[in-house]
Amino acid sequence: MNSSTVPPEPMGLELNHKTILGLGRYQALDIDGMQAETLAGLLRQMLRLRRTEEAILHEYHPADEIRCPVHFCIGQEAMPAALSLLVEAEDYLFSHHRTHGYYFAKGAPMREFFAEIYGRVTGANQGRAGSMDISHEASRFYGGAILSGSIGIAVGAAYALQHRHSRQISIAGFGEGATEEGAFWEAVNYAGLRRLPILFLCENNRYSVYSDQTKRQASDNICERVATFGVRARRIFGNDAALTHRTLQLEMEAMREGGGPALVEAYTYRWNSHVGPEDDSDNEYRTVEEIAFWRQNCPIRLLEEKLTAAGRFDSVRRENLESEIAAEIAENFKFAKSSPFPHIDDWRTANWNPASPLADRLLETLTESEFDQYQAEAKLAPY
Ligand SMILES: Cc1ncc(C[n+]2csc(CCOP(=O)(O)OP(=O)(O)O)c2C)c(N)n1
Ligand SMILES: [Mg+2]
Repeated sequence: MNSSTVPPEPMGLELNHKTILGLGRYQALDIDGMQAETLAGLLRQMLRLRRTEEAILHEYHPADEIRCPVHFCIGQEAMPAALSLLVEAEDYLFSHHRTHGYYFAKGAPMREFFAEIYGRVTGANQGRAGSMDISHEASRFYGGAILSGSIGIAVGAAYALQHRHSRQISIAGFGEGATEEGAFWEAVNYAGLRRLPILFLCENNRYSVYSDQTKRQASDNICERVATFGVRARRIFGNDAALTHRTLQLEMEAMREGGGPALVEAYTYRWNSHVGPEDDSDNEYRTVEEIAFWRQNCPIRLLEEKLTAAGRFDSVRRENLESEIAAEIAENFKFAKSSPFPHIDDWRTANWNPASPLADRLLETLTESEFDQYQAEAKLAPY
């Protein structure tokens, strides 16, 4: 396959925001040939993420103990679930502000997640980052609220991996709104030029806050534009967890063998407000029909129904799964709420990264003119 072509959509339908609504109840979910372990894993990961989000949503108000802004990803569980089964511990994963799915996809601990959003010292970032900027270094997971900012960092990580001749890959997860930032196109250009091992995951949920993509961009064709940079690009119906898994598997395996960068654009939908547990639909930026379409195509329901019809899932397994997840969530809530808040004496130290003492020392001693001199004399490795 030529790296600059967009392969046909798996359903043979040209997917875009208009055609997708004509699908009605999605019928194309195909589990043939997929391992039982993969299918069970997809369902488990999606349900765990959904229940975790619902629990936070209910706890947010009126308790008001979670003080950071929270961007829920209810409705968008298929991509992180598929990713969680394919990503390796040594891969890097960089996420935008809607972090939760990606945090769990990388296998980062629920305990430190809850403690972080409650602002406690036992959190992944000692309670200082909250939901939008949560990172878990040991899991090689990094979140970031600056739209498209983490994509550039993901490209840097991919560059380092390429230099080390590693089979590991760098992954950047973001929404279609991030593709309106210049930094995104710089990242795509450099990734295509250097054939970096980076997977761009664009969860296209149509909206950037309240603004419709079709009113922000001349065309609903991110894949075509990205492909012109020499980055393989493929769009899928993102609520089909089986298809998402097959697509990511294909791309990630190719990338580990030196196949170069790729983008997967998954059409999906957030059920809640852009941010917070409130319902932001009172300004009518989304139609009732559109919301109904996506709710009837809930990624969990689509997979569960298929598995049940195939005799591979039943109500007993469902109940077991539900109670196991509920117990895990309850235990972690308890841990978070009973943890202490951080005690911060000095904001300078609090914001200083102790992981880079050499860089900090050099920065403290370096003057601007020395830096210019260094730049002028630097012998950069040839490409
Ligand atoms: C550089 C920058 N500009 C603006 C914002 C404010 N902002 C936060 S989220 C968001 C919308 C992002 O939409 P999208 O990328 O589609 O992701 P989604 O929220 O839909 O998941 C905006 C504009 C920001 N965080 N950073
Ligand atoms: Mg969006």
